[in-house]
Amino acid sequence: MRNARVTILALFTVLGLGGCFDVNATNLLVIDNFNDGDLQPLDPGFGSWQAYGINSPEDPAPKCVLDPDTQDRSPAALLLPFTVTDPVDLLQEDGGAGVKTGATMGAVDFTAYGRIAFDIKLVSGGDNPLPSNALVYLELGCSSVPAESGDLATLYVVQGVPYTSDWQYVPLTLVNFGPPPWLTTPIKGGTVACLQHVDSVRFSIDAKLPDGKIGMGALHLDNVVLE
Ligand SMILES: [Ca+2]
Repeated sequence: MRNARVTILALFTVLGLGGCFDVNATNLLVIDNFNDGDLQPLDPGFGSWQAYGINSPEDPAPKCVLDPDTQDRSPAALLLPFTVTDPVDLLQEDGGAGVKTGATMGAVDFTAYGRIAFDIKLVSGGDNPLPSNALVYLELGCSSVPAESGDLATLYVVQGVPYTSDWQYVPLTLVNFGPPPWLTTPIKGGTVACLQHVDSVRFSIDAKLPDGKIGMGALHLDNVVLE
């Protein structure tokens, strides 16, 4: 198994180690710590974690499970094993996989918090390693917020997630999220409007496989917290 390189995607420094957060903070929302034996988030405002494939129709649909490998010696974390196949067609399909939870009791105002933090690691598959430039994104969806054109277009804001093949505590400052550059439809009210109406939280992997290659990996995730 090869070591994944540190991928730096955002303009912040990863601070601290190991799932620690300020328990004295007045504003704290634990979305999930995966310790209660199921994939239903601890916060009742979010629905069960669901895995999904991205542009990889040739592969079996990924499934997420609970796993005892944790950073903080807690009972469990989320594990998303995945295989991505890039079809031989002279194109790079940007296939990948992800895991998401959706808001079930109405959109959540994330601007009441400063950061979304989590423990994460991405382990590459042995015989079919992921490219070292594979990307992890955190996408915050705001499907009720229209585009400036007035259309509803399942908009979201995104931030790159740094990762290694070891557990890391990653806090992402919410104001540093922004619309993905590959979507050209401006959000009505901009990033703030989206952050005020978040109805999905999605950890997405773009395996960055070259044409015709197969990549395997496992995403580990724990302690998803708004703070
Ligand atoms: Ca845990």
